[in-house]
Amino acid sequence: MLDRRDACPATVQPGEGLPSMASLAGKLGIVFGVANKRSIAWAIAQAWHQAGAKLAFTYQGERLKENVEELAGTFGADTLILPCDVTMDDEITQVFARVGEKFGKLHLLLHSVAFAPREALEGDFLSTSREAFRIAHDVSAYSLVALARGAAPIMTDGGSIVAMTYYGSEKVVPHYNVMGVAKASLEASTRYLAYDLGPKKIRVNCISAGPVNTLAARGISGFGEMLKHYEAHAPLKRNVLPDELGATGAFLASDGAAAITGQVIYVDCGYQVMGM
Ligand code: NAD
Ligand code: 0WE
Repeated sequence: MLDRRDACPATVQPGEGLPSMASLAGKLGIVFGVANKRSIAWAIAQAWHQAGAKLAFTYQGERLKENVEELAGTFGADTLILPCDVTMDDEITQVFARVGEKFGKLHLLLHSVAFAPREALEGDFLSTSREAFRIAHDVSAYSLVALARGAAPIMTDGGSIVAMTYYGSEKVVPHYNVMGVAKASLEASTRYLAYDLGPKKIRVNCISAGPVNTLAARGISGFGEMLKHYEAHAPLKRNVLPDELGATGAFLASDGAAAITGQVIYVDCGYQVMGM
């Protein structure tokens, strides 16, 4: 007879997860885009860790080093934490060299990085400067190509690459401006990378998240109204929770998603299906 306690253990150890949760036991991953505890990257990293993955982290610059050390350090004192500005080819090369030395291989990569100069997210899209357009695309879209190329040689058992996107890539969201155009490029890059890396069993997918109150969202004027708009209009009548992005990230990383590649998965309480 199966005891109820066996079916539903009271303490969940890393790697065990919940009965419904896919296992990432034995998988090695790297996370780009943790700035603080509110970062979407941190929510997905926690889900990956809880599912049993061993993770390395990168941070953008000295300014964020301490934050990432404090968060990632909770996964063990030996957690690999490396600097990486994704616009710097030599830093990307260094990261994958160090990960190769420490892990020997890699299965998972999270891209949760975006930036456009503030002024480009304030006025109209028509005013976007050549430099703001270049920076937004370099940081937010090209970086996925560069990171995938760095990771592929050590993803020798196949792998799962997950990138974060937003609905402003396909419909006009006032003030999202050049970020919307960069996210369209990120999503198209995901499809072309899925084609190139498919033969190596490396999958590449995007999660399109509804608005979440993070550092990147804060300070964007009207963000509070945007959260209320989603609450009123999304089929589920609420906003997405960071844990729910974590759960989707864990699914896409898992063997349960083995036949899913090149896709954009909407984790937005259904907002994307609405026509009015
Ligand atoms: P966040 O500020 O916590 O994360 C953004 C990260 O990008 C930071 O860690 C920052 O250091 C990093 N970054 C920026 N420029 C970089 C560079 N040159 N090199 C390396 N790292 C750099 O905010 P977030 O909301 O968690 O954003 C993560 C991802 O989720 C982004 O791709 C964002 O577009 C996407 N997203 C956010 C929302 C939202 O509403 N917050 C919704 C959908 C998608
Ligand atoms: O991708 C994003 C935001 C990314 C972002 C945020 C900033 C703020 C600070 C990129 N670059 C910068 N540059 C800065 O100087 N989101 C999906 C969140 C977001 O941002 C918006 C949104 C939403 C949603 C901007 C305007 C309208 C809606």
